[in-house]
Amino acid sequence: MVNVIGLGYIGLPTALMMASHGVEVVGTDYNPKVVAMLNAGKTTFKEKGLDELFQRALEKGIRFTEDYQITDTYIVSVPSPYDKFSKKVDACYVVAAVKKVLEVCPENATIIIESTVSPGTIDKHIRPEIKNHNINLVHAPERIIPGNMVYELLHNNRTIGADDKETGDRVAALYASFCQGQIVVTDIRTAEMTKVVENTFRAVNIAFANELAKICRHDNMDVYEIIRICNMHPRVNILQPGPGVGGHCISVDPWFLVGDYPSLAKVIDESMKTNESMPDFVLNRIYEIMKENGLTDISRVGLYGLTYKENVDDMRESPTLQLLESQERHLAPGLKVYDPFITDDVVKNQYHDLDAFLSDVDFVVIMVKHNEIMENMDKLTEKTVLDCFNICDLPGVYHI
Ligand code: SAJ
Repeated sequence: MVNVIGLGYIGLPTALMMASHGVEVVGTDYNPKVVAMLNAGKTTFKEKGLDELFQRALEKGIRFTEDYQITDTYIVSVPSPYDKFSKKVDACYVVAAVKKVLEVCPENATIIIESTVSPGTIDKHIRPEIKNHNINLVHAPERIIPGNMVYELLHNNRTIGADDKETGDRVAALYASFCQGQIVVTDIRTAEMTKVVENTFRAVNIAFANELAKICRHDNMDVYEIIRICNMHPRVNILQPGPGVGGHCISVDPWFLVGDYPSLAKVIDESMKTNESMPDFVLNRIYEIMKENGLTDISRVGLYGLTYKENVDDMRESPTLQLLESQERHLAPGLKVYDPFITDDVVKNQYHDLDAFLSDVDFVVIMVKHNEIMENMDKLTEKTVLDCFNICDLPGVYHI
């Protein structure tokens, strides 16, 4: 039996996927609300294909509890945030989960850490905890992208880091119960590093696109046309600029390398700063465009989208939240906000209906390219529009 510890964005789909492929799985979470909701037959967040996967896992007998189970295999998928000052990984949740596992697990159990950690974290923080136990440690960093998690769980290649080949192969066989991609077995430190490097690669490449957007804005060039043409070169593949980088991965993991190697990780450091500067850049664009159009009332400006990217309900580190924070700091409150995926009231001046939102604003800033706005572009014809993604082809639209 596999006991999955932490039933969040990674743990829940992983537990459901394994269970639906015939592995006996118990999911454990210390949050009683999460466990109660799952036991009531409801998933805790929205994700394409998750509800169907949940039903299949229930049919195969998956269970959810607050208790750690006595078994031979544990998967730890708890948060691994970073310390905003030191920029280093904060492994406290991972360590706490491992300690709780050690209270119940038998000798020779396998503990698989899926949470993203910086290279050396397992040696530094987890090995001291297990030194008096006979435990097989494994790092199997998750790789799935919110918005397409179920598909990617099935099809992405996986990395398994282990201390010995036998453990690595055994865990690879467990993941092969559902994973159709290649499963590479390596050592733990390499697995730690690959995961952080993958997200850093994307962060640096997004920063490059964002920097190009700033250069092009400075001299009134069309960054989208330039990227489109450059990408026709056989060895160029530039990503897209945007209003900032959110989520709990690309905006966090590269900082681990900056925190651990401050004198070496220069490109990474600058890239992260560039990405973090984008919400302020958008705010400045808002002021510029207001001035150009003789608009003086910031409360007639509306931000469309609160989540960190399209068609998910995850707001962690979202560019809109970053922009609102910055706006508060500039003592210019009043922006209106709407997101179809956020049903709770989480910020000031928030709307829960697209038409009501649009009727109260003259200037719309597209901060997230949810399908909803793509399908309702005609409702923006009378508005001033700042489109942060180049998705709106109405005349007179502004870009970042
Ligand atoms: N973004 C841009 N321009 C782009 C692409 C993305 O501005 O061209 C922005 C998005 O709008 C968003 C942020 O970057 O705010 C991150 O979104 P994302 O879709 O690039 O990635 P995440 O954070 O949802 O998921 C990433 C993935 N990592 C990589 O693609 C290398 C995923 O595979 C990881 O599993 C996940 O991080 C994780 O959990 O680590």
